Amino acid sequence: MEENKKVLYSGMQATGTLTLGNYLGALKNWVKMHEEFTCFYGVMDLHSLTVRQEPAQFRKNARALYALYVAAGLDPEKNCIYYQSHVAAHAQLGWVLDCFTYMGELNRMTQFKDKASKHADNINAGLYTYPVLMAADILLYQANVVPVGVDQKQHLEITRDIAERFNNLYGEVFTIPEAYISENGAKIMSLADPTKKMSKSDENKNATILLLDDRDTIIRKFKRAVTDSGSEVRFSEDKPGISNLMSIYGCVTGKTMEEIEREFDGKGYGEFKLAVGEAVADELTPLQKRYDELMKDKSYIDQCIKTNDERAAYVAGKTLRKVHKKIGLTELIR
Ligand code: ATP
Ligand code: LTN
Repeated sequence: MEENKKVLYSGMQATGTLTLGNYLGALKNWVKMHEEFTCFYGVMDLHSLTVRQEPAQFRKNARALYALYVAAGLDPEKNCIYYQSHVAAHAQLGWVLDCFTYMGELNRMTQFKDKASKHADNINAGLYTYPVLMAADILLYQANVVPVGVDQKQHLEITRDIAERFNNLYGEVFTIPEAYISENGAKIMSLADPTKKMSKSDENKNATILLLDDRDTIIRKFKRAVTDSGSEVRFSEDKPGISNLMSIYGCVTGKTMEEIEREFDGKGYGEFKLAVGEAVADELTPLQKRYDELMKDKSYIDQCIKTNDERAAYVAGKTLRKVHKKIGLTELIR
């Protein structure tokens, strides 16, 4: 990895199988980033603990996430793809930054309010301080850019606020990161309710396309997707269902909304939905094949994890030592 490139940091939680939303909104856009940036991508397993996980399934999900990153085209030799929990500095810096974050700031986080209402029986402190751990992830690597979906914008703002606060007190310790929100697929909506984002923790199976769904399932889910009244394939605010399907089709085929409107002019919703289903299935087939191969070859992924964990720990350790020194913690005696 070249030293003079800017740094990019991102990651996903290891909760359940990835959806088409995760893929189009994030993963697909990450694949070429290493040409311009030194890239770090985490399997955010510590963040996943904010919601109760069944241990055996959780371990499998984390592994599957790693394999999906690679299957989607992230080259583990050109990108540092690692496990958040394998680099102790995340939890360590997370604690320090907790002490530089105000409850008033955390009280404003919309993701917290949303998750707290969904998990009313488990509103734990981790859910509340989630954005601080996220700030630690980003700041440890001195990231310049952080590609995320629009839903994470607020977490990037608090990360910048925490970093600036710290720098004002102790000098230029952290790089101030910027959110990079891609135009394409910034927000893919649920197929069952196009006013809600497509989310991997949605309990309605028909609401989401999973990256590992087979062709027939994908086509069937698109056929059942909730659409709007009328029959014209037109992109507009009063047609959230069709507009969402058009965005998906556009992301996958590279066509503009006008081109799609022309392509389906005079054709009904049924024909359009079938075309979207087929295009998505075609896009995902090679990814699924590569995923199956990777999951069979245990030693390859193990080796990638080991090398990249070490690389991440080296970079993160440097920042953490600097932070400890600045705030006056006593240095380790070696
Ligand atoms: P959960 O349902 O567990 O909250 P999620 O599906 O929202 O998860 P995250 O792990 O929170 O996924 O997000 C991983 C990345 O995918 C983030 O960059 C996020 O912005 C992006 N992302 C998630 N859902 C969508 C979506 N529907 N459209 C576009 N991007 C998305
Ligand atoms: N909260 C993020 C996942 C995440 C992340 C990060 C993304 C955790 N730490 C650091 C970018 C940078 C989400 O997408 N739900």
